[in-house]
Amino acid sequence: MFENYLMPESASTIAPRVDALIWVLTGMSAFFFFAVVAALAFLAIKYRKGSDANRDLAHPDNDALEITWTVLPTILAVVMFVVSTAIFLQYRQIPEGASEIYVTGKQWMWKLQHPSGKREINSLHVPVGVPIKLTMTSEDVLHSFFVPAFRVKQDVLPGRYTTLWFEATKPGTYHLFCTEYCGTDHSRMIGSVTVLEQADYQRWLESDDSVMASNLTPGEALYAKHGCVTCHDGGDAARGPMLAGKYGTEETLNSGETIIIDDEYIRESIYNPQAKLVAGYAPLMPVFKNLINEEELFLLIEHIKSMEDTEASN
Ligand code: HEC
Ligand SMILES: [Cu+2]
Repeated sequence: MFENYLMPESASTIAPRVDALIWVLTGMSAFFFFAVVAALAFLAIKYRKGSDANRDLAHPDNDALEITWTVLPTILAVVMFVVSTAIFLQYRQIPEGASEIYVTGKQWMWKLQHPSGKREINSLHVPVGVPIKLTMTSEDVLHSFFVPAFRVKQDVLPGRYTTLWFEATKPGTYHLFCTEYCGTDHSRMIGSVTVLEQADYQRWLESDDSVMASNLTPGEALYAKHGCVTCHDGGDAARGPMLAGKYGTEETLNSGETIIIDDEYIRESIYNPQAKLVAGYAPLMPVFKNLINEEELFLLIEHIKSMEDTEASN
């Protein structure tokens, strides 16, 4: 089709809406551009030096004309704003229950991790027709995650999490680019997103996995290795709060404030535990800043999320 020559392939739920918006904006801009240029050319020729056009005509006020050229563009601008905002909100609002994938940008590669712990580099496999949420961070400088076929792009920042979501509509393999200049090999920081039918995705997830070899998930292994379990298992000797079943709930800090336990908060609790202390607890937790890297942090967060509140249920 005509559009395929001008636009990248379109393979996500939001792509057709983004394209429609671009076409309407481009069409409107082209219309006004040509209208203004045509008027300019016409008047320039008509009133060129030496032409015998009548120059002493004093135009009477024309209220109808002035109101039209004020009100019409105002309405157009408001319509553009409303339509773009609706699309932007859809783009930013991550659907409930989206399947979560963690992304780490690093000079010069993308590292991706599935909820099962399966990991990939510069290649992402996702099922078709399922909303996918990406939680992203960088180990060094600014990067930006861009999949043209999905019409989604988001900067990836060191020191915090940014998110992005999409739902692929067509199986296939699509480009993945870094679109924030990040150093010498920025142009090679590329990869692919492979969209699979759901059954194929399941098969892919279960295929060969060295990571799944042990009974422990990688997050569980780190949780044990760094001794988190000794302070956070809720036993009598535990010196920290019980973490099982706490994800997404509200926590009271010793400053009296409350905070929702989310990815960003857990990250801070591990890298800089003293920044926000849980009410009733001493600042005993060691700083893990230099011991746990961003990728391992994702594994720990995934593990904390997956821990069921077994105490409460019996
Ligand atoms: C020496 C004991 C100790 C160890 C080891 C420890 N923590 Fe903590 N942790 C604490 C204490 C005490 C608090 C509460 C005070 C605070 O907020 O720093 C806490 C708070 C937290 C919180 C915030 C909990 C909440 O309810 O708001 C998280 C998340 C956390 N720790 C994760 C971890 C992880 C992950 C590890 C392992 C990498 C770990 N901790 C290792 C003692 C420990
Ligand atoms: Cu980059």
